[in-house]
Amino acid sequence: MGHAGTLARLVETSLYVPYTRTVSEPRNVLEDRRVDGDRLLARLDELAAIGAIQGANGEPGCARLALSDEDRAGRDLVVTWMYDLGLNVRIDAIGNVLGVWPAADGSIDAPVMTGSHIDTVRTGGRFDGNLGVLAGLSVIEAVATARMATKRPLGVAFFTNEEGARFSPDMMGSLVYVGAMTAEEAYDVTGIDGTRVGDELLRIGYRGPTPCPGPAPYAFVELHIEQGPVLEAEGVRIGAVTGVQGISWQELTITGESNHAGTTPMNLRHDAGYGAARIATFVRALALEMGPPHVGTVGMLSLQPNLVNVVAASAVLTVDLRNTDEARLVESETRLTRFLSELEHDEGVTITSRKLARFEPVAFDERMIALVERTAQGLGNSVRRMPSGAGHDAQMLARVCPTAMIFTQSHHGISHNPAEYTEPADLVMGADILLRVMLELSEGTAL
Ligand code: HGY
Ligand code: MN
Ligand code: MN
Repeated sequence: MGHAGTLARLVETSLYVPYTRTVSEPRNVLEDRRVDGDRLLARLDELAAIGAIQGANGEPGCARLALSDEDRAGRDLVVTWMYDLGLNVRIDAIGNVLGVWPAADGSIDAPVMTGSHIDTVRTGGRFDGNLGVLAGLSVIEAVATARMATKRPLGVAFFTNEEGARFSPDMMGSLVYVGAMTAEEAYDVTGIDGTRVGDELLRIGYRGPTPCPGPAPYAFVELHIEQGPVLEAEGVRIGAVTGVQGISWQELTITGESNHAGTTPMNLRHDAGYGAARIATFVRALALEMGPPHVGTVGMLSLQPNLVNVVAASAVLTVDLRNTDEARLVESETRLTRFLSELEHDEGVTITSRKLARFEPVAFDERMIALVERTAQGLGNSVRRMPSGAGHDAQMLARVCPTAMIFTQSHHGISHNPAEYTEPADLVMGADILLRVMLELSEGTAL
């Protein structure tokens, strides 16, 4: 059990006394208002070494599926950094971890909060989620090192299972944090490997004592790589994110009839493999017909018995549909459902659907977007407003407090791939913008 696993046990037995830090000779200004960029980059490398994988061309990536041993090791490392910084660390019932730098008056309530996630997909990069968490740590470290006494507490969190790749839905931890799912409901979710969230959370020592839902922050701002091609293609350095598009995930099970691949005439087949292929091509054709920003993906597909000379008896596949417009997203779901019933009739198969995730599009707070925009410009960056194609914890926090996001460029727009890359200078610039946005929220009158 790692350090933090012990920490979680201490907290659970309430032997853990929250570390309240008084600031000696407090100052109310942070002269250089920059993070320690070298330390941020070093921590990104150190965290990336946990669950390290290599891409097709040797690119360094990360595989830290939620609640895996690698996730626990990553958690232990980040919690240790939080603890070393003297933050007040809380681990909640779904394993979200929040470290708070108390305000000048010692309070830790309603912090200006930042954060993201440290779980990754199986073919993850080094920056998705990790940047937001470690940049948040570097922001608080800059404040602590300067012995700055802030009017409001500053918090940095990592949320459990943002990716949803092992356990659906995605953004599970932040969904529970804002009270849109209970921890008990989350515990009963079974993953793609047959394990149960509640059991895995206990196994890694992160089923913490702090109850969910968590307290609403004063405001929430998340730094994240864009994971898309827009900023780089337009030569714009920073994205002021206006919101997150809607997400619809479902798992389809097609039941046909296994048969001999050589003797069964084509008109007598009930081929689940053919059905899966038809669905994948329908999802693509529908996305092309509907046009951007609509996207559709069949990311998981398994056939049974999966043998060269057997017509597939069954197929299990996932469909991921996304759109910034709720009505268009509903339209795509309706058209898919209609197609599935036609396919059942034509191929003589049965198709069942299980909802994995469904989130409507989210719009961020205009005041927060404007704050990100002018702060980034104030540091000499080109900025553009844009929606997020990917889901983020910020879309859940937006339900309980003023929220926005900061995007940095992704090279060639690649993500969920070890080839994911962002220039070090952009990573540090993103953290510097985050620092100033958080200080403005804490000390200023932005809201
Ligand atoms: O699926 C997503 O958009 C996110 O990476 N969880
Ligand atoms: Mn992410
Ligand atoms: Mn991701």
